[in-house]
Amino acid sequence: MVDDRTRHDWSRDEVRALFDLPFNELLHRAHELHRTHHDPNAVQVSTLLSIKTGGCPEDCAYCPQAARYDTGVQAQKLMEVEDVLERARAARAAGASRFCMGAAWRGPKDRDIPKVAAIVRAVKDLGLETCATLGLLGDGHAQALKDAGLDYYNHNIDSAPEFYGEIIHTREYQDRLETLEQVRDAGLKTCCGGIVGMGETRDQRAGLLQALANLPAHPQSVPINQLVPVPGTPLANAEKLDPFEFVRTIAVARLLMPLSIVRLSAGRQQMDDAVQALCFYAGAGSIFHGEKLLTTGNPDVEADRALFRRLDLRPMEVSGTSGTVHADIMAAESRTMEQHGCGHACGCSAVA
Ligand code: SAM
Ligand code: DTB
Ligand code: SF4
Repeated sequence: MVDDRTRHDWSRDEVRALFDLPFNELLHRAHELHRTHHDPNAVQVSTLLSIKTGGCPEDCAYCPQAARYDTGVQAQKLMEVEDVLERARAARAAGASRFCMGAAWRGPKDRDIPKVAAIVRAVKDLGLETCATLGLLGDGHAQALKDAGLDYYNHNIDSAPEFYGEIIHTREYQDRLETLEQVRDAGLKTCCGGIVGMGETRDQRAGLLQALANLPAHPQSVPINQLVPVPGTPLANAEKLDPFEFVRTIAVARLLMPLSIVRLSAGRQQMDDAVQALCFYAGAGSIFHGEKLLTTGNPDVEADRALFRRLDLRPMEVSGTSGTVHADIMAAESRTMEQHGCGHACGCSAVA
């Protein structure tokens, strides 16, 4: 059984060998490891908001917000603090414990930071965990966000290093690694993952997970996105990934980064409930909740409530609070939430 929490020296062959295991064997190993470190019935619930939409100068082939693709996304400037707060309150009321704010920038300008910091501070004051994804960070940005109360910074490496150049031409893989280093150095928690279903090979999916697991520290949060194909983007007609291959990706992520929370991220609207259930079994412990991701759709709130009920899942509370922020995604069942009792320094909701 793979049970080394801190390995950062995975070879491609080792990761590939996990992908190539018989499906049931892989799921069994992943689930066994999952439940030694995490509560298998608790799911962390995050809600996304695009605080600055569209008009992005980058050329990420998957992204509906790149200005150069005609996707019908309407560009909008950075939102006002009060408008973000209104959405954050609604997300909290709908059951989210973390509020993730995304901006369609290559990276923020120095002049953007004070306003983003004010937004972060206001959301944090609601008792929500905060996450931001703003692109490449400049000097001092990570520290300013940390000082404002930011908990997580999302910055995805998106694909295997050798596939990156086929998807994005306006920045280098190394640029992403440098921002991730600034995020860690500022003491922010890292949310870092990637996208599958972009036409990559299984070996390249292994390469994505290998790169994530071999970062100097495992990201606390690992979002695994299935490509949402958007008309107008170069990947609009990418061949759909076999759903079981997506489940394998979640399982291997779980095995490589045992203490991280793996998020079943974009793509749930295109996935049936049985596949999502397999993802939870394979080690996914987080979702985006709410009818929109950034610009594309997500399952509706009622559908997620029903899914949680059918699978006896319950939302995790904000770690480090006295439990005042309760997710009411399960309100219809009026179940009580259990306290986080893990004892690890991992922020997870593991069984003690
Ligand atoms: N501009 C910033 C950046 O690129 O880091 C932050 C926002 S960007 C939209 C955040 C992430 O969304 C990307 O790294 C990518 O992983 C994900 N994403 C964007 N479009 C997607 C799509 N069509 N399907 C799945 N994931 C997508
Ligand atoms: C992540 O890994 N996935 C989220 C979040 N981090 C920012 C974004 C998904 C975006 C899907 C396309 C859209 O809605 O625009
Ligand atoms: Fe811009 Fe981010 Fe979309 Fe790339 S993923 S085009 S950087 S918003």
